[in-house]
Amino acid sequence: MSLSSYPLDAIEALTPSQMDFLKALPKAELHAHLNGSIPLPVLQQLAREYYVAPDTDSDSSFQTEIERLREGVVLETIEEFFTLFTTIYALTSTREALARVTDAVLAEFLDPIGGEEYPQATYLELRSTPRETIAMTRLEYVETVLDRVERYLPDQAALIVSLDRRMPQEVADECIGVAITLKSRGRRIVGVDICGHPTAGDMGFFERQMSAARAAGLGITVHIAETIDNTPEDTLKLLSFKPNRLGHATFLNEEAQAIVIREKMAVEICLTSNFLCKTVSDLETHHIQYYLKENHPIAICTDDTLPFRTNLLGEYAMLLAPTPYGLGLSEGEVEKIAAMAHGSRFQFDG
Ligand code: 6MZ
Repeated sequence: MSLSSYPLDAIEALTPSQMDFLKALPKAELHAHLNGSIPLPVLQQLAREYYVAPDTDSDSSFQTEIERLREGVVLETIEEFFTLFTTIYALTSTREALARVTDAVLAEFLDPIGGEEYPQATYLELRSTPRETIAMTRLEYVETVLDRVERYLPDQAALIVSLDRRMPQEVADECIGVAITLKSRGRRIVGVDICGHPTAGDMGFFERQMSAARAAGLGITVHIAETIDNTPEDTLKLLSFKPNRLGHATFLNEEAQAIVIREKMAVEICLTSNFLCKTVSDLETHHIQYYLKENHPIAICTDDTLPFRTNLLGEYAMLLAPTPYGLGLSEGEVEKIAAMAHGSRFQFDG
């Protein structure tokens, strides 16, 4: 995979011995969206195989969209990010295609690839939003993904079911119902998430689903305060669900920050994602600095390796590389951060 300039510059700034250290470091990936993490060649192959009636031009529009992904998306704002998924979703809407992309994502994270001795991650909590398509129900969607996840050991891979902020009540109920039912059958669902366009929807509506998930013993993580437009009410509502972990947590006000620190809610940090979505301008002003200063648990994550052209090694390289390419932390400090991510995993009791 060709990397974005941020992780690439950091990787290039590492000494060979620092590189060896990072590769061998056991890394837990806790924030990776399935449809945002598909390796580009796999998506390109799916686009080539996609049947299109000869009198439509959607085939060429797929290719144009995928070409954009290949070249690397340049986003003016985070708003533009969410439209990328129209094409990807069209290509992953059968059980067969979904199984294929899930296998590819799992392999990219968990198998040593290209003669490497170590995998990108020693543990992956993959997340995905159950989708109903012409070919499958939401239950079948989750079962298809789980079937692939469970080919790995429980201490290697697990699934988080995402709710989209735009979901109608009945769909959110159905998704949580699916997660709880499958968990009760011993399937490897360890948590639930709220994701999607950061300012869409009314988070008050998710209270019922979040308490049901908690009562069923599922971990809770929520995308929170990802953009400057997220209101304090939205943020406080999400915190009232008592999440164990938080995605991004970029624009917390003092009140919210105090809750996060007091309740020790681990923060999933996605550096390249924030830079490319232009919610944070550089490492110096990134909120990771605050959490490091507070010695607060964080997990370094990739978010969406496909559009952001990154990988877990690149994200960790930004901790270790000297400034201005990285934070210039010591190997001992980076080791401690990696251990925090492992310590923030959701439990699987199946
Ligand atoms: C919020 C995001 C996201 O679930 O179909 N998603 N939601 N913020 C982000 N940061 C940039 N990145 C991805 O994976 C794709 C879905 O994940 C959410 C979006 O809702 C996207 O449609 P799944 O596997």
